[in-house]
Amino acid sequence: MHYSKSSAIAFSCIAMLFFSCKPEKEPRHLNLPKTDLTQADLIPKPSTTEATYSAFPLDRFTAIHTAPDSLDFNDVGLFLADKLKDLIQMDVPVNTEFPNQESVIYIHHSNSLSKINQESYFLKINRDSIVLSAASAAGAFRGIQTLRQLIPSKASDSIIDYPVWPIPSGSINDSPLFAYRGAMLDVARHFFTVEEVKKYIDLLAYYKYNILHLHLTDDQGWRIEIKSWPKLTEISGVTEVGSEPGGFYTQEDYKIIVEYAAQNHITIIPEVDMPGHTNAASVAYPILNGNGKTPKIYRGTHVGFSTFDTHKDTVYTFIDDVVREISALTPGPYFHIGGDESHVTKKDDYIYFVNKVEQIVQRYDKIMIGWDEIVTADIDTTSIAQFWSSTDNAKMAVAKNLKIIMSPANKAYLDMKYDLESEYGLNWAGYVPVDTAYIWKPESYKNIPQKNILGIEAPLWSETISTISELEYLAFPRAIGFAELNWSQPENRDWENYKARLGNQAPFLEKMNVNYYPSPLIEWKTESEIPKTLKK
Ligand code: TNX
Repeated sequence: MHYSKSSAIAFSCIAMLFFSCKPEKEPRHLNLPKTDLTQADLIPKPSTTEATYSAFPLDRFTAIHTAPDSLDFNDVGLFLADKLKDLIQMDVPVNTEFPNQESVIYIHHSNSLSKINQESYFLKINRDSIVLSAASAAGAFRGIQTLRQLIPSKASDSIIDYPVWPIPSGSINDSPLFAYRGAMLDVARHFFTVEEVKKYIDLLAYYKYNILHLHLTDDQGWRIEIKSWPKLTEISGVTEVGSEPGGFYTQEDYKIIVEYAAQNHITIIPEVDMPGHTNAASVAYPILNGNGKTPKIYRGTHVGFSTFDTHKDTVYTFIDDVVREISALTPGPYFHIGGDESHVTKKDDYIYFVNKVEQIVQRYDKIMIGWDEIVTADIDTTSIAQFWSSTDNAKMAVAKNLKIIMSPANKAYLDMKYDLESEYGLNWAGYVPVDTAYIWKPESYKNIPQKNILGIEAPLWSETISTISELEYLAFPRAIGFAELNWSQPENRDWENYKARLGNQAPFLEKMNVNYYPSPLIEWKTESEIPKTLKK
């Protein structure tokens, strides 16, 4: 698609070979607006921004050039071209001979930046070029998200007689605060389709998330095909909370999600929750069950009543098969074993179980993650605890020198109601309005040392939601705030300043057809209320 225009030009060049190969072109006299890059509505806020008070003209003479590679930079260029096509309905050529180019976006590889961080980037916007330097394709991809946010939603028609989208000039130096910037989606209580997950990925990528954790199994349903245990999805793939029909991912579907996430530089983390939250697995294979009752389909929302039988060899054979099959489909380094709310598993059995499952996960070359309860077992320092409720468990994780993922429910749970008026969500951890979700310091929360913290992950449990628009209502705008807490330096974060930038996200969210919660704490702006160019 991106090559069609240039091949047409190449073709006419051949036709014109005897005359002249130089395409006709108006000399450019662009009266570019004076802009102020430091006033841009960027989320997350970059580390440093300097303005040079001019603009780069994005227009029909723009082309993209990327580092010659084996490094995946070409894909980042194609990603940008694809987004530009959506945004400004133009085919911007990537890495082609394009004789008309006047304003070039260079995406290039910088070794020096890799010493800072693989995801760092440097964006220099001039009057006739944009130079994006990054240590890796992931860094370039993060920089591209910044660039997308700088493109005005409407072209200026007063610069010259064709549309020009002026991008404010200056430079941005940017690096993430945390390496792990995650969201979790519970596809077990209610199922979400591949297309719905892809849409969530699009939105997360725009705000520089790099992890999507999928909670694939729970008491109400099993959502991923396991070829060696087919009844898991045959029987438990078709139930969910309430009377809805459930669903599951075939291994092919799951690969599509993993691949799509990878194109967006997002790592998928699969979770198989155990030894509790396993009613659906035991309904399919009653031999796994350890709670002494006959397993029955469960469509409610209680927790803590199910457990595997932690002393049966068959249970560990089963887990080995599940971890092996899912790990083979998962290029990322992590496997999440759940481990939460195992209220009917005896303490000693729980410890024995987690220790054994850790060995299985490691056998398939994955790093084990578990909810904070797993620190009560004798786990390895390479395993990771996800702090969701117990500060004691978080402290124990620090004492054991484990890395911690920050998901404290009263701050980071996307399924908590915003306020009394909220249509969806729970409130067992309190209400979490947009300001509460933003105004806290993940880097020093509960005095957990920053060196132990990998980053925030915002879980979205789906007991009360079953459609993508309900998902969006709970996730947005709070997920945007966590993106800033995860990426931006603490000194660059400020609620009043963030609030104004968030209000200006409304046109983007609407364009993406996102059913965000229009929190009364935010002044949501319409497109016409946002200045077209950032006047100096
Ligand atoms: C607690 S958070 C759970 C989930 C529920 C969630 C609802 C965690 C590890 N366990 O099973 O879905 O609360 O907010």
